[in-house]
Amino acid sequence: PQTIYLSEYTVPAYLVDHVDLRFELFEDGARVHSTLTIRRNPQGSELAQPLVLDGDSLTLEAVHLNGDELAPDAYEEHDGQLVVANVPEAFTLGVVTWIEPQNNTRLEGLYKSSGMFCTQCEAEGFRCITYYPDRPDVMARFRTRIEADRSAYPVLLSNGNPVEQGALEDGRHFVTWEDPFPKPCYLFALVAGDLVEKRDSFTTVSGRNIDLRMYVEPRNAEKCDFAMDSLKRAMRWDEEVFGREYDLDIFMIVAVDDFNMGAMENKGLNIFNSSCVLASQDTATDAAFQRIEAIVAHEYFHNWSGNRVTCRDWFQLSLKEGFTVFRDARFSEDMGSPTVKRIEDATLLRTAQFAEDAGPMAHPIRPASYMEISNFYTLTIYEKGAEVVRMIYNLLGPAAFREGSDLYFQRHDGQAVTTDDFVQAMEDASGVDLGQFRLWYEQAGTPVLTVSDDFDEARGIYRLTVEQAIPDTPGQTDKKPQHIPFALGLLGAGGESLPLRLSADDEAPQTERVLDLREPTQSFEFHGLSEKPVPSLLRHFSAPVRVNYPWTREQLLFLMSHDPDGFNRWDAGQRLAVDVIQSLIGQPDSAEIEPRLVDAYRHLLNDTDLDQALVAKMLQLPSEAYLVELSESADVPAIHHARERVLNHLAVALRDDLLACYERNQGGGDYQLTPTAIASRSLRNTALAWLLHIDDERGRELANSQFEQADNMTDRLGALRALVNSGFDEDRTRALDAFYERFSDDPQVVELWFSVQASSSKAGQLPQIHRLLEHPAFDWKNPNKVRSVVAVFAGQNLPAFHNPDGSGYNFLAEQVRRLDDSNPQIAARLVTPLTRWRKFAPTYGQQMKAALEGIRDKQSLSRDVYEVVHKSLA
Ligand code: BAL
Ligand code: ZN
Repeated sequence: PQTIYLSEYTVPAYLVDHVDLRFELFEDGARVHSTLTIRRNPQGSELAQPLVLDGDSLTLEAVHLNGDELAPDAYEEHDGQLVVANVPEAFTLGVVTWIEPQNNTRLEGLYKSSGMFCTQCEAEGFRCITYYPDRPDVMARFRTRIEADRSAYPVLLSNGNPVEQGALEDGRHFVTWEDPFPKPCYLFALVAGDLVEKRDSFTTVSGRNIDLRMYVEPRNAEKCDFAMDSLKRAMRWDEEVFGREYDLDIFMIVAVDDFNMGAMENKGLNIFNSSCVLASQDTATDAAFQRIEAIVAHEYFHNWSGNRVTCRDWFQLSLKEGFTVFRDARFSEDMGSPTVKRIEDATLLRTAQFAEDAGPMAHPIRPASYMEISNFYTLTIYEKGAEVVRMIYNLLGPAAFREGSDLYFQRHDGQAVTTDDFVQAMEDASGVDLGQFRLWYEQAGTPVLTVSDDFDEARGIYRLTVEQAIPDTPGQTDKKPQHIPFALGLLGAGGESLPLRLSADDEAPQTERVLDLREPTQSFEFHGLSEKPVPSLLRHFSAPVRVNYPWTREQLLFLMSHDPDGFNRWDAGQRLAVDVIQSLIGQPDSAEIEPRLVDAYRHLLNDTDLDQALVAKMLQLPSEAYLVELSESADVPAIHHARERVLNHLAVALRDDLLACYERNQGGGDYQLTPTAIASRSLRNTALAWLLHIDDERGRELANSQFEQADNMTDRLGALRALVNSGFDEDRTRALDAFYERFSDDPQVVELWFSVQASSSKAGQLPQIHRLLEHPAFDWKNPNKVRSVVAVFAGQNLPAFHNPDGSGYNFLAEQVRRLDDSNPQIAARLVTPLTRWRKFAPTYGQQMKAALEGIRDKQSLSRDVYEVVHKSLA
């Protein structure tokens, strides 16, 4: 496959002003009539250029130029392109194609899911529908007529507003939609199905009434309310915080079961993976509710950050994704607990994005090249991209950032632009120099800050020295130092926040500062101190970097109970737990476990004054995946064993405190989705999980009764998970059977049922995984099912996946080969755990590498999998 380079970007030779589409939908295929109004790009080459359109898996039936059918020798169709050599300055091009949505297993372009037609066009799916200049900088107005059988497909949807509808012969009907906003074709959408409609409305800040609609299969009619309410909250929030008002008269959300992504922001017609939009108390966990609220908001926010202002090319993907993730994160912070949201985001980043940034697929948030753009919908583009926008927000401050955002939207409305245009708007509005900061867009790799300190007692000066180093990544060495906002505070022996005087005559010192790191090494002096303080570094995770500082366990315990920054309190607890677990890896079971850890967790468990949501987070031990990420040469069974030892030790020592915590958080009363109620459920389910981890009989009783009596999915699943991960084999089997029987007709809950087993080192050994794959509810064509078994096994069940005999790796390789032909996007995602082979001890790493080679040697590998495998082996 070819590599595409950012440096080779050229403007499109032709622009499309208008697209007129007519879809004839049938059971055995679809005919797509497209009429494009095209003109030569005045900014393009002066020389006459052929017209080149992209296409994939299309049967071309006819081509018309200005209404006249072209003879076959007037155009060429090859290598995924339709080339028309002699075209005038301005013309219409008619193209008729035949496609087979019912056989489309890649789920790109137009396909069928549970009997309905739907689309996914980002990034390059539109070319699977018709020939078109499939690139985001070609923006056109679309008019779409859909024709289908009325009884099978009563609902026919596309972007924009409905302008015409009517009956046709043979029981068919049509609806025509018109989208007044020019858009790239990746934002095109079409849905046709037998769906129920849920309606609501929203009055915008300027008094316009927006018709809100959700379309779902009839069995899901009762699972829409939460998403609809989330949508309204997001619309109001975007007006208030970003000054963004909705623009069309109608906004639609559709839920589909078979979907490669989580959701898609098509103009006016968002299409969602069912699992990211449908929810009810009985079927969705608290985490699912929060995810749904965030994703509904994310897709809605794209209407401005993505649709009104879009990307010039796919190298700029983080322009819309990083910015929109930042926007949805701030929304979630405002809807719930900001500290907990920050902890969740930092956990994901530090566990998975840091791993990506240190692996063979590492890329800057604005990559310089790719083979298959689908492989670049990554944690780096999304989550690190959001962190980069957050750093700009912190450097500019809220008011100037808002001015920058306003300027960006006003300056570029209706345009396809670059990340540099975004940074420029921020710079122009604020006057803040972001010159060096731009390196965050160019350089891959996670910066490492090594911090050292000393205290000059005689002068009362505390000196902090910070060295920054950015590791080499594929194709990039000798990186330049980046501009890093480094937030910190200093604590005195009594836990008080000390004034931060950067000079002796600082009259109004703050107790928290953001230092600008710009050099390879920088020192900062804090004056007027009477004792050596304890530093609280990188508060609220002010930059996506690693921090090394030789904290003692004493200091970590101190920060855990005194740091006024909730994020760093949590972080101190994590660092302490990591240190304790790491010190036990490879040690005999007789090795002593840090006794102060028990005291610290006992204190936490009984601390009812601290924000209980934070307590719930602090009680989670660092995951095995995070411990792997922190390792030089990971030995998963040894990591697993050390972590289990600590967990068992804590659970045994704290048994009575856990029971008391459980009782205290018993709940009662109506189910509520408030931060307090969510924290309470989280605490009781953590307590339950720990008790079952040590096969406690009282815990077993509590788990069984909670499982049976729960009035919500968080508690039912919490009890199920605890039982599944216990040694109580009979209870596990009974609960799993009962759960399946109760929810077997609900695909989203069945996915939970699969993933609870696939992630369990007790219930998810390879033979059991094979049985899950043979289960009647498993479906290779449904990405959620594949993820809930195969991806969960490889990504979350580390001891089973890293079985020393290599069977886990071979299993994964086999599933990748199997899926590669039918759904290459999902197949390429599944490869991820194997790409990290260099991170593991050689006995594991070599077997992982061999599994990758086994994938590489498959005949006719997709471009998606080819890129990931070849880069991983390079
Ligand atoms: N644009 C792809 C789905 C999302 O990020 O919203
Ligand atoms: Zn997005």
